[in-house]
Amino acid sequence: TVTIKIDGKEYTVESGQTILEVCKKLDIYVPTLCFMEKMSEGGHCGLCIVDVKGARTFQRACITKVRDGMEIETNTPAVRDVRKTVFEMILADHKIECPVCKRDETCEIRKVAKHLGFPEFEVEPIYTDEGVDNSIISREPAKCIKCQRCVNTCELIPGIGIYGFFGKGHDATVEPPKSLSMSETPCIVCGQCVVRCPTGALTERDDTEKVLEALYDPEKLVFASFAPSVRVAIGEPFGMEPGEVVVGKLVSALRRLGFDRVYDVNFGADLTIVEEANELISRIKNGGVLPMATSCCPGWVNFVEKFHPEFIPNLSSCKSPQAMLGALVKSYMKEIEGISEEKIIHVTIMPCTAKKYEALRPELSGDTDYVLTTRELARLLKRFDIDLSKLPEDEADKPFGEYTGAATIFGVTGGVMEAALRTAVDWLSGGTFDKLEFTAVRGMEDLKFAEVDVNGTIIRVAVAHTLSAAEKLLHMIKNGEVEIHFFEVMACPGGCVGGGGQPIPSTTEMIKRRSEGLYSDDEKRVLRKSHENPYIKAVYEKYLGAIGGEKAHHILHTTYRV
Ligand code: HC1
Ligand code: SF4
Repeated sequence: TVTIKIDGKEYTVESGQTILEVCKKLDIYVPTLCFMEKMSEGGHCGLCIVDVKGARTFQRACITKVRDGMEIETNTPAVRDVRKTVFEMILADHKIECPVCKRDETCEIRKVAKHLGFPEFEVEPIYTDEGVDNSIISREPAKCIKCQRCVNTCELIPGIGIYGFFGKGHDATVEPPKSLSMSETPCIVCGQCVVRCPTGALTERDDTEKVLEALYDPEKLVFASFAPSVRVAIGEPFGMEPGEVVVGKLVSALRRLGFDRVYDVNFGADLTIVEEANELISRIKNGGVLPMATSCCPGWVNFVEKFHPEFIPNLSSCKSPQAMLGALVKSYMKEIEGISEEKIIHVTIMPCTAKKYEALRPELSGDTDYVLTTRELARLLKRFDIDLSKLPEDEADKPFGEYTGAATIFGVTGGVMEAALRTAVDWLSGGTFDKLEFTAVRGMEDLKFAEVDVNGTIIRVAVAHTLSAAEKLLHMIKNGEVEIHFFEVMACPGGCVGGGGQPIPSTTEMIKRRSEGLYSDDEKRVLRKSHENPYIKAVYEKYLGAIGGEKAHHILHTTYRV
């Protein structure tokens, strides 16, 4: 340890840390727009300068390590003056349209502006739409402050490296090479860069206007369905705690917006499990391609198609819960309720930017009409002054609004695997092996392995979150270092709870609390195995026929592209 003084107060802290890390732990505010914990040491924005006694110039807190006896001042008038000059230079290059910017109060520039006293600035605001890219991951170059967080994020989380730093000084840009639009790059649309961008330079394509248009169209019936991990995050923009399970209020909010029916993607998750567990058992028994891989995360599916097509035969043919629910709702309405497919607009609320891409896949055409991220729904509610936290509780519509505990944990890494095991093990053992909680596949380690002995039949599984972890796993499978039957991959850290469409900020701590929220939702459910959902049973009996049968295959399964 070392003993240091910050703003006149003495602290004993671990050695080897930077001043910025120490200040963060002590809750002493030092502004920065480029540092990212464990992912980027920073060094780009220049805002974190502090006064270190004895040093000839002000030091950047992000790259200066603490030393024994160091005396640091974080907020003197001289420090603030230099920060103001640095900040003025950042602002002079930044398109300012705060009242209509999607980042709203979560913009980190606004936080720094408040800290420094924004009204004192004299900046010539720039206003340009030059270079705007309306891909699903949208870019607005005039809002980019070249902090390079997206560069680090894309290299470390999906491990792809779409972004580069080009040019010098004032003319420098951070963008995909050759000024390609995002949709022309091999981006897998996970949106992790969006949740880390400090400004509104990277956002999701906004589909709220299209949804509003549908809601006001008297010819249409507009349905909404929300994903597992939306329920533990949508409360945050309304002052609720991360991890608080918000279902009843969310249903009310969607009804207030004018949705005609409100369903739950969790029903789709239960449906996915019965089809996927059935597929796994059939692949094991009939010598099908193993290991089978989950296919519900479109970031992962994109990654396989673009970078590892040799693993396409391993992907489960099951559509994702979003697509299964979408396809089932429309065909069920047509055949059972006599409502034509053209009349229905199905909107899903997802923690995910890649789901917007999934909805556009020709193989899944018509299943989902529009996808709104958790953030977009929060913005939409705020536009109508609907305070989610104050709404009464309501219930989702039947039959597609009912779910088991297995479905709700889909939203956290390891959850799809645990849900699948609950059903597969039950079926394989003829109901004699009543295991419910598979804790070996839980937790935030990026790569987990487990095996289950079902009365002598050993099932070996693996779980990866982030595509850089998936890349390691694929390598191990190819080299014969592991022999497994089944593996789950989710592209985002922690799974969908840490998705690219979730509220900002989305810190490791918040992801952990959202995960705990999903496990507590699971524990509270009376039914915790997907195949025990009475509405799933009824839908098969009344409409789909056999699990894995012809009709189920036609509606609920898909194909992939090389
Ligand atoms: Fe997910 Fe899924 S868990 S992929 O992250 O399989 O988006 O939450 O809805 O489809 O159910 C996302 C979450 C989500 C699907 C399910
Ligand atoms: Fe989307 Fe979830 Fe996959 Fe992230 S982990 S890309 S949020 S489906």
